Amino acid sequence: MVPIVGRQFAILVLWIALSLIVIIAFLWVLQSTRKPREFEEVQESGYRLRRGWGWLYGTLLIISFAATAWTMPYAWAQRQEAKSPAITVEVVAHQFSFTMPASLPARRLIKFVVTSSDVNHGFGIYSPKGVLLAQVQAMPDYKNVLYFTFPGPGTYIIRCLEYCGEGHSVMYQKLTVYSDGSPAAAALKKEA
Ligand SMILES: [Cu+2]
Repeated sequence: MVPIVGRQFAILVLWIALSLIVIIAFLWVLQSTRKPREFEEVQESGYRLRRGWGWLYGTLLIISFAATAWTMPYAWAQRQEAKSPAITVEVVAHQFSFTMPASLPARRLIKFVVTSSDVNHGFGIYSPKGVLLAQVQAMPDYKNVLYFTFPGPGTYIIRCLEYCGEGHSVMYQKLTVYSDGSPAAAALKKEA
């Protein structure tokens, strides 16, 4: 398997390549529309092109849906919860902090119930190495559920992923994840 940092680099390269293609396409359009042409001249080929794109994107959409629909995590989460009940953790996002426990156990299924007390926020879980592992929206008057299992102990970071005001860039906090056998984990199990 490709290491996560290597994968992120590959995504960056892909993103730059796609951006270059878009920039070249825009420059080409800019260049090719310098001389005006009558509508009737381009009407037929334009409609043909549009039909072609329509079929292409429609087909790609159906193929990608069919190929990825089974990876939807809902059934997975239900099976996990049936095996061992998840620890429910309430998270409330505010301008500009999160109200949530300061520590949680590793290798236990956790059900984050996420909401907001003011505006829309994001709730992003970052690994100790700074890699985004999971995220969900934090919305006022609405509860979003995120199932997540911390792979191991360490200091994880919770970050807001949606611009929410002037303090957004400092809206992050540490989350201590301990191995499941520690006394704190036992106390949390009793509460759950
Ligand atoms: Cu924010």
